Amino acid sequence: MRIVALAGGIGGARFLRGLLAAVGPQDEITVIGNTGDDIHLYGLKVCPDLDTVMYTLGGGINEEQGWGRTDETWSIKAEMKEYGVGPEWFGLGDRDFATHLVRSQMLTAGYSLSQVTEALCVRWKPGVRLLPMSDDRVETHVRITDGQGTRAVHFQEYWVKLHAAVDAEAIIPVGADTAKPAPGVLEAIAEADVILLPPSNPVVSIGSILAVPGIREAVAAAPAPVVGLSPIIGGAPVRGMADKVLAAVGVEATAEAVALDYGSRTALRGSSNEGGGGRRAGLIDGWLVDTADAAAVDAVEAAGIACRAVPLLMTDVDATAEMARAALALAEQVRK
Ligand code: FO1
Repeated sequence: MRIVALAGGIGGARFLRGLLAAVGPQDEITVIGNTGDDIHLYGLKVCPDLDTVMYTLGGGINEEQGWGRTDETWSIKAEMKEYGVGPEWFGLGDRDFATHLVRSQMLTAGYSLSQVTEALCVRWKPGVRLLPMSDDRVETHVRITDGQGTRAVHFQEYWVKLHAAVDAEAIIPVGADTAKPAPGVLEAIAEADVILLPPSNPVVSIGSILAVPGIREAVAAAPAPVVGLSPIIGGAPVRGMADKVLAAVGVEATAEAVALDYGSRTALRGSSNEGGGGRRAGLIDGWLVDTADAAAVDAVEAAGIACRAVPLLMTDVDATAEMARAALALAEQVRK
């Protein structure tokens, strides 16, 4: 079976680890990774979500943090501080730095981000084909108003430095409008047997991937069933601060509202599926909510999305594999 998953960072990576445990060796998984979180620091290109997927599946992740390398040391950061060079709020460890050095060196030599990602994966062997959503630069910015007035800050500044403590007024995927899907992305979606939307942030992770022209349309038109897993349990994000960015796009932080925002493909079938209106163009056939949100099942189904309530806490690999099996089972149920 050919499985395509659109993935952000920590939540996406942990889900993929469960998915890999749930499938067999004959199954092929292609991951389309978010690069909207990418940031350029010290002349280096840092791709947090691609790296989080790569390290998590390759056994090199710092499990407690969910990002960065295991057994990390921080000499470079300390040396940069001595030079008064920041940002201090973003932690790049020594081992992690090596990844950004190799990536940046290869990009400077003329390789594309997809080629570089493939090369980095030769070391990490993540067990999936990891594709960046685009080889073009896309950077998610967040519009905020604080003591310094109204301004747009880089997503990492909003997330890591400001801890999403200020309301997000708008999410702007800078560069997305002219970005092209990376080689292989549209083909993988068109040829998939199943498409999964892991419990990643629907706005800044999955949303940034879908903002690359052609990707949303390809998912909406794919012959394969599309099944998503709610990143919201009991009205709050499982981790992170997804509620803050959901508010910026006018979506309530509930499992039901996120499903309706992705929208039903079935309900729109027969219509053009482009006239669904921006973020509401139909994308999913099936949706998993946590058992705590079982009361949302009827409303999601009424919107034309098959919905099941199953445990969605990724407490360990076995529990996560069970979630992946439930998503694949729902995909079979909704397969046309
Ligand atoms: N998250 C933090 O909360 N603090 C950090 O200092 C930090 C550094 C960092 C460095 C490399 C990397 O790959 C990820 C890093 N993250 C850090 C995680 C990252 O900010 C976000 O969780 C993702 O971009 C959201 O998916």
